[in-house]
Amino acid sequence: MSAATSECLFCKIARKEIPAVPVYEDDSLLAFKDIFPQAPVHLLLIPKAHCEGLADMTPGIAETVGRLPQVAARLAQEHGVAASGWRLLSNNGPDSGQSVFHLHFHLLGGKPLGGKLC
Ligand code: DGP
Repeated sequence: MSAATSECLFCKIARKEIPAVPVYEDDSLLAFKDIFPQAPVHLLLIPKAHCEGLADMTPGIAETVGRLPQVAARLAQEHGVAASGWRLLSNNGPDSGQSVFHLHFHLLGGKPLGGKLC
């Protein structure tokens, strides 16, 4: 395991070394509740394999991320925000406000989201 992977917060969540509230899991993708929710529904969707951001995806991670919007849509349905609307976003790099450097997507909904959230 590389140093980046062994120390990465979301890798540790994916390996179940740090607790989280999972809402979806398959072989390569995990979704769990954000610990600091910015909306009534605030989930994080991650590829289990480590990469820092969208610019660093391997072909395998890109394949996983290709399935991610469908999983997000299913989670939006399951969490009751499919009709009212929801947002899927990924912060990449310092100016975006990215604070955890393992690629992740925020799924937000349950209130009018307005401008920037997360
Ligand atoms: P970003 O700022 O885009 O890198 O988003 C990182 C998100 O990760 C932020 O909304 C808070 C969330 N987060 C940070 N630490 C933890 C944690 O230990 N558990 C969970 N579930 N979420 C976390």
